[in-house]
Amino acid sequence: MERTLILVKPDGVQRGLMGEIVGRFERRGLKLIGMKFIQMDESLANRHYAVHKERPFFNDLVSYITSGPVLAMVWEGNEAVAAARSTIGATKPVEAAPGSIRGDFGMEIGRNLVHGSDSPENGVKESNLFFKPEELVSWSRATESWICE
Ligand code: DAT
Ligand code: MG
Repeated sequence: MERTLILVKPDGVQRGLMGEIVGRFERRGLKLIGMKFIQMDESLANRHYAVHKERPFFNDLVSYITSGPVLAMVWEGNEAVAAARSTIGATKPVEAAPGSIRGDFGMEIGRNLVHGSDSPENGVKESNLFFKPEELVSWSRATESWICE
């Protein structure tokens, strides 16, 4: 079972798209196991985006993600990482498929609405960066057998 950290970034929050975005993961069949509404500080943003530290856009990335509150979530499922990334769409919203979150709501790479982990390993690492073990909920979903064989 994989986990993926999903963030509704500050533009998604400010534009009133939290419900829309949560609904898409929920309808897809992913299972929510953690959720919190937080203001990221610079230290958390630096750790979250550590792999991009040497990129020219790093400072903009940190300012953007700390510019307002984010909705942080952990979603679980078989191949949760790939499923979430296809629901999110390509990094550049103009190249993202219609029907994906970025393809339906985004125009620019610097305002691409959502973060999703890029590998199962990072799904676990990033979930642990944002959530303590006791903040994640283990629960059985009544509809499970209608979503997974
Ligand atoms: P993703 O968010 O699709 O996983 P990523 O991990 O490659 O994309 O990059 C993280 C974020 O950094 C991305 O959501 C937007 C920003 N970014 C990536 N490439 C960029 C670029 N060439 N110019 C400006 N911002 C960029
Ligand atoms: Mg990424």
